[in-house]
Amino acid sequence: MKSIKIFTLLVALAALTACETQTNTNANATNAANTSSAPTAQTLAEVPRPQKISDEMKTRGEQDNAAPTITVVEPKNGATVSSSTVRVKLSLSGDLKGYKPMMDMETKMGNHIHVILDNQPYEAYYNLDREFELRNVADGEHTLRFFPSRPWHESYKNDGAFQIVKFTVKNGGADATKPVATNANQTMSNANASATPEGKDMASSKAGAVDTTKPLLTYSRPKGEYKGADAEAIMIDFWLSNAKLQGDGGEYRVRYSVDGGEAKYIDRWQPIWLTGWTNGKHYIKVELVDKSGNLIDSGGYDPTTREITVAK
Ligand SMILES: [Cu+2]
Repeated sequence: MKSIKIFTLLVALAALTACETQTNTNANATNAANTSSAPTAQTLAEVPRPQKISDEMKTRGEQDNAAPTITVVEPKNGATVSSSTVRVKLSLSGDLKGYKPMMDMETKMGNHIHVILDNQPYEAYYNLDREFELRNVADGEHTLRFFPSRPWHESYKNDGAFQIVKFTVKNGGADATKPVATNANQTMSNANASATPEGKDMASSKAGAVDTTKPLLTYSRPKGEYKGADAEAIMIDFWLSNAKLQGDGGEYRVRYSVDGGEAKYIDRWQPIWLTGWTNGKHYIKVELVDKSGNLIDSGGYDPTTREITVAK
């Protein structure tokens, strides 16, 4: 009888201990989730260009073999702007093969120009018949980078596609306390050219000490939020100036990592697609390095790390 009682007590104690352990584990997991946005483990794999995009390329005809070149009409390189609203005007020429930036109002997609202030995430500029404006740009020196892009955000990589200008905002009166604007503030273009420019409120930032004659990696994608089917294969894409990668006969490499994980290399200048993403926030770091893996100093713009959100 006594041994049964002791046995019962032992079982109860064991259950209690197990229960406590369980509770502790849960508590730790909850704490980890609360104090760190580190996503759960994921295994990413490089995959070929998604079929959906290959199909879209076929319907676009010759456009993807185009060689669009951008001319920056405003702001002029070296200009001083005495307003926190910086107006951008571009013209597009070159061998266009039907390439024209324009948003399809049904799908809200279309060819567009990536516009990058300093090293902020790019903004999309759809209708070149209207000006584009960057609002609330802080006083100081800035750079703007531009290159044409496809509806799925893959950049054109021909000579002359990329342009960079330096300019200075003086007494612009930007409100430094103003928070970063959301996408809701972005004025979308429509098919009709009008006096209303496309535009976006900008976060406060400064130019890097960029030497435009030196190797420069410009981060482009991924960016923002990836939902549903768009989150299956996520593209890494960038623009390279004054640098050739090893696989293209040059001396540089592009190194990237996701969520602080293992460093991987891209040795040819083309986009890659990765699958295996888990839901949540992820951090993508992309940088230009030499043969020995040393970071190329691109005036403070490399490495670039961007946060994205995946919601499958
Ligand atoms: Cu884009």
